[in-house]
Amino acid sequence: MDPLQKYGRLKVCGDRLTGEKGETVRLFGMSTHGLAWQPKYVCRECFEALRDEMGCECIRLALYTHQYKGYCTDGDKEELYALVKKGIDLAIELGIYVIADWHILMEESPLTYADEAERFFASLSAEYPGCPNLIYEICNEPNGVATWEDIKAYAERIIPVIRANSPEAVVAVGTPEWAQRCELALADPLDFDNVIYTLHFYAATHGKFLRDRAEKCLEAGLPIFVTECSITEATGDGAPDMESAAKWAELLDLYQVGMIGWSLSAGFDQSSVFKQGCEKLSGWSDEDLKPTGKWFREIFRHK
Ligand code: IDC
Repeated sequence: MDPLQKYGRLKVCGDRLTGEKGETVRLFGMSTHGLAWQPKYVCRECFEALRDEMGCECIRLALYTHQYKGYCTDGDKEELYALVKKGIDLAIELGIYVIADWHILMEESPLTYADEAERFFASLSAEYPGCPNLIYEICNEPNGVATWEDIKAYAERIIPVIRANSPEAVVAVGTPEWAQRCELALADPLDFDNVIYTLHFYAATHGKFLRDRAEKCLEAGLPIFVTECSITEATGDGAPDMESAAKWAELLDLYQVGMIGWSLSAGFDQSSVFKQGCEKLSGWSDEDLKPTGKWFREIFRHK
């Protein structure tokens, strides 16, 4: 039975993501690196192996908006859009969930490219109306100047655009300071159904302070989905902190929160899950994986 057959259409109920029978669903899976950087992982062989070998039930497609061949800057829009569609089509074919991640970062505020975002999400939701596999992550990591009020204004503009085609779609929303200020969403939540707030952590940088904040919000009933994380530093590199990582895993277990790992790449940095030079798109052995990759695989396989 594939993940979609198992859970069906997802819904946010109180503080949980739930399946068709009302059961709690924790989605585990991997995020691509920037789609323009690493397009090769968006293929059937890899997605199938992620599902069957790594235990991924969800793949996140990270579409950078601003940096290096960004969708809103110097990227090839058509090519990038086609890559997002390829990823979604593969997820549908393989019965896994897929997150369309509007990967804002350097531009700080989601308002910078709000017009582009509106066009992108209008188009995507029109192509996949009512698609139960597809989760919309409308702003990866607001930071810098972006306030929660800015993010709310953006979300209030984008969510209706998506909902016009997919009234029941789950929408994931980031908070200020690189998706770490979940308490602002708790104090002033969005007035829409099926919204889940994202929390991102990098275990070697984000320790107890962020876990305590997350726990407070979870305890108070805020629905949270970790749509990006690693056990390295927030730079994406540096030695993994296994002790902090174990505490994060424990916390997410306790509150039944899903987790998506960063990232599908064979780069030099420690958050790339494959060893540098690994060319494989499936059949990864222990020798092909960095500690980060092994950590995620262990969790996803034994969940
Ligand atoms: C990093 C990539 C790195 C790339 C950089 C560009 O790992 O190869 O050069 O982006 O800015 C995030 C971001 C994510 C980052 C990641 C690691 O969402 O885009 O990826 N990170 O720094 N937030 C916290 C850490």
